[in-house]
Amino acid sequence: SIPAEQYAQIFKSNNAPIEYKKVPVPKPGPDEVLVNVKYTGVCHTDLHAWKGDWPLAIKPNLIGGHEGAGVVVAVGELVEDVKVGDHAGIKWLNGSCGHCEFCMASDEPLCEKALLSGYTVDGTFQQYAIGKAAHVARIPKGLPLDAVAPILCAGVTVYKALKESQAHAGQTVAIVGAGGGLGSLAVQYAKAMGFRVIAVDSGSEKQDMCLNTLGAEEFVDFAKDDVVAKVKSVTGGLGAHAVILLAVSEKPFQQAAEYCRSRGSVVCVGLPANARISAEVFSLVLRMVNIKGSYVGNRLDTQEAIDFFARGLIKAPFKVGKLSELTQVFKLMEENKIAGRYVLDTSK
Ligand code: 8ID
Ligand code: ZN
Repeated sequence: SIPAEQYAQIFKSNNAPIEYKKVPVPKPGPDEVLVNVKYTGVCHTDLHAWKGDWPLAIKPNLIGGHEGAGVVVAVGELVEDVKVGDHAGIKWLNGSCGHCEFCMASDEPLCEKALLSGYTVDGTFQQYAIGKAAHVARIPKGLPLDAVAPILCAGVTVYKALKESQAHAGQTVAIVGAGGGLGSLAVQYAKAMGFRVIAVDSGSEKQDMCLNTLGAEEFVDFAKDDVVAKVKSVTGGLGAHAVILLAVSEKPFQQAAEYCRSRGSVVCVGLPANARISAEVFSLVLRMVNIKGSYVGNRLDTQEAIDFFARGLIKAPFKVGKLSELTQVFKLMEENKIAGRYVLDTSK
């Protein structure tokens, strides 16, 4: 039975205190499902949303979160292919219009009417969350809901970015921000896709995780090393075939083209506040370097990313906390102290 009230983490507006309190359980509309979120990941996007880092307004009185894995407890009258009892995931793209040129081309993240979980609509920092049936991720039963939660944003996003890089098996990919939530999954997806990995981040805990747990071949410490020189030196002087930028800081965006190999790609994914990227035109042209953005993934990317996980190829470490501890997790994230991802148990 579905309770009338539940616990949520909610804030009035940017930077207002985040309150852990009881709110009504929402009711799904005709094309929506209600998911009893068991675990929710905490993405740096959630912190950007709270701080107001981006030129895109949030919903007032927002419940953040967009990596929610749980069990479907109610479905709207028009929903046919999702049933009560199914395991499902609420991801960043909560819904899209379905009929614009981007939706028609399966580029639904580019839909101008997209609904964003934990940003323009309430997300997964609550025990019961709403998703459009067309967009909730189908999670096979038997997969652990804590470990699969980060796949719903971080996993999909890095898998898509690696595809967008057009790197081939055997080539070398530099993952910048490799010790964070997206980064730790990126190292594993890159390995599973046949790439060789250079991890760029900082500190001994992240270094140890990248080299000994995740399987990167090299670690470059941005606080100690000359990143451009070191990436070049470990790639025979030519640079990495692709650079995946996941860091929450502008400097690595400004540097990446310098250690990207000729004909290679720099893929921008991280979204530091007010950041810009510039590169020397002469070098870009003569070396045919491609600089591009990559934004989450579509529904098929989502199912493929979950499939990699289901096949046992993705085992990034994560820490389990309580929903009631969200503010503390944000503080650790702000200080770049989290190696990997935090996942919150919504029952605590
Ligand atoms: O679709 C998208 N494009 C998308 C999807 C999901 C998330 C984009 N994002 C964005 C987030 O909004 C955020 O801006 O990706 C960024 C990374 O999210 P995250 O992985 O959830 O953040 P994190 O766990 O805090 O990891 C960030 C890592 O970057 C490192 C930090 O040490 C941390 O491990 N880092 C920093 I800050 N500066 C660095 C530098 N100069 C750096 N790593 C290398 N070089
Ligand atoms: Zn995210």
